[in-house]
Amino acid sequence: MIKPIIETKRVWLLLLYGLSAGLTNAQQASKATYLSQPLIKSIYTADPSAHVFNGKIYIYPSHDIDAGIAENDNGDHFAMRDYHILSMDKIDGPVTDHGVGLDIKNIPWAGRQLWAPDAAYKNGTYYLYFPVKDKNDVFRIGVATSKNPAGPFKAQPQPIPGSFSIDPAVFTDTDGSTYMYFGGIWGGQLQRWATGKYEANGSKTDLMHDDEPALSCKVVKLKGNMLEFDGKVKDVVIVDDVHKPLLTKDHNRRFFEGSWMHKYKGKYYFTYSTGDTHFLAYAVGNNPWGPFVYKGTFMKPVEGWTTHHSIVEFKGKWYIFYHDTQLSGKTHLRNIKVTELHHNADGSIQIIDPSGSK
Ligand code: FUB
Repeated sequence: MIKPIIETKRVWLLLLYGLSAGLTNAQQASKATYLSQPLIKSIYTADPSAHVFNGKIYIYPSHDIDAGIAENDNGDHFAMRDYHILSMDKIDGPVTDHGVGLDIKNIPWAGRQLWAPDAAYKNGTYYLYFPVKDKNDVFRIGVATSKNPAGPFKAQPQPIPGSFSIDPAVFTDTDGSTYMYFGGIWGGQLQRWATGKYEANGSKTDLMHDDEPALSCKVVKLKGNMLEFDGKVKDVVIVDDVHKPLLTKDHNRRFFEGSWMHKYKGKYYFTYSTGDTHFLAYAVGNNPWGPFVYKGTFMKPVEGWTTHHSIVEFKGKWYIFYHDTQLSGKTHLRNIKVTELHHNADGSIQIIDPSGSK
């Protein structure tokens, strides 16, 4: 993702609100209300990918730090250098920080910026998937392994062949097949791969063709070894209710970054962030490849620019893990949270307001 220096609509709305109410930033922050509280306060965390392993919840978040890098349109200020793995025996229970599970210095091919990871389990091994820029400043996706869900993880010597962009989300279907969803536009570089090879001087945002189909998230099957792609990377096509692909100009609905997949009552729920419009949205399909029919927003914007989530079932209830900037008030110093998520009888997802308003 990136945070544009002048992010028109939202910034102006916030400014107008602040001016009309006569409030300083600090006064506005103190008036904020929250649906949930940060899960951990000792470090900044974001992009929480939650999984249930051995009856416990393990969370694989980004570890936000202040690297002293000024905010820019490329997201350079998100300069994370390691991952801490967290666990909880129960929702609302204490959170254990298992310490550094993977450090950038132990990823031989990495350059900078360890962004949103995910994890999976197969045949006695845990796999940590992570996006990081290589030494040419191109995002690739790597994988690291461990016998323990809390790590430490050992990185493979090279990125996954054929991988690119950011935000891997790994989903194992009920038949045991595993898929990776990945990609993010703007700072996530997805638009630079539109021709199949990386265009270093490509667009900074999207493809700039407003009336054409939006760039798609990607999906690929993983081989049984969980270390390689099995076959071609395909587009995750999101269509509207008359089965037309969403367009580039449709910023309220099109995919931006931060995808996730969960299966509920035989349907495949593709969920994602709309980025510059700050929604979490969902689209439903009949198989892991799609197409997915856009159904709506299920979380209103959080405090902060980015919004990124995961959805997990634990002891018969569904939960969404997400982040905001409650602790710091700063875009790049985020904190993870959790709240319950409800599916309605018709399969729709109840909308969540992270400010707690009904
Ligand atoms: O944490 C860095 C980036 O911000 C993630 O990769 C995006 O999903 C956004 O949350």
